[in-house]
Amino acid sequence: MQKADKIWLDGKLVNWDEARVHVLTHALHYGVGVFEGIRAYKTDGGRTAVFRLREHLQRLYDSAHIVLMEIPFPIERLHEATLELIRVNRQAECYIRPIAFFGYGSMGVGALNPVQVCIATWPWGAYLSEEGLKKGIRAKISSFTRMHVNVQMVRAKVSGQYVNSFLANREAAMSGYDEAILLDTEGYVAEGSGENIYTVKDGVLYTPPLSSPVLAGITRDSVLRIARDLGVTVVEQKFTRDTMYIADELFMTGTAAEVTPVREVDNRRIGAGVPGPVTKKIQDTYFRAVHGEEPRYREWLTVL
Ligand code: PPE
Repeated sequence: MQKADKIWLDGKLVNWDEARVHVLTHALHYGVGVFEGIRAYKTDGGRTAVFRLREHLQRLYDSAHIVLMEIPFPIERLHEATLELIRVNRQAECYIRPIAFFGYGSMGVGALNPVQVCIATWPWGAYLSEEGLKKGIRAKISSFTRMHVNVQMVRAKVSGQYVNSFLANREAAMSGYDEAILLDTEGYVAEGSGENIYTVKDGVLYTPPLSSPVLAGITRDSVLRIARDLGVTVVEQKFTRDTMYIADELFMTGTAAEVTPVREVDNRRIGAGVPGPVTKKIQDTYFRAVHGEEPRYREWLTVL
């Protein structure tokens, strides 16, 4: 990865190579860390803007609350620190990764060690490839099931929960696909390893409801708002895997993945096998919004 100058660690800006933790850090062993993925984009006036920073930081604090972790800084402090870090690193566009985790102290699953907080930024291009963004990706239903709502905390973005995503993503990649789609414990479609998922049929947009074991994606929230504003009917309901096979369009969203069309699932072509009109319109509006080119969505941007 491309290094930046500084990383914000426990209240201080430290050099990239010096942002270290002890090998007996609790989170490394037991996975109790909460994190976010945020993007900053260059806007038309040349200034950099962070997309939905408040909502991402709120989700970070909500995730911490869910796992009984107290972040030792007020939310405003992390808000300022994020903006300061982007300025110091002189990055016009970057991906931002805040993480809070139980640090070093005692060992044992239930140890309540001091909480460490870090924010890093780095340039991150298209998550599922430039070509994927333009032409669509090939996905495969995973042999791994998405977590049950009482096995993991689905409203929280917790490090340890990404073992499930890692296994699904690696399995898909090793089988020659771009991304995995995970089903829930009942067999309904849940989400990708790091993305929410949508189908379009007869002009109506469908996505699993938040009662499914899916992350309450901030891109999901943005895309549903954009779709409604474009006059597209949005239905949040569970659907089966074969609903995807016969959909007109299919796409995935996430901060990293942005709006990525899916052109094939389980070796079945979706619609015409190219990104469809609803997907393209939503993708285009999303990219315009993050770059500050849509006045009605200006409120989503924190301009530096
Ligand atoms: N589901 C999962 C499981 C998920 O990890 C993400 C984000 C989403 C949905 C979409 O959420 P949102 O970004 O708020 O729209 N995945 C992050 C991590 C990716 C990574 O590889 O790291 C991201 O997109 O930043």
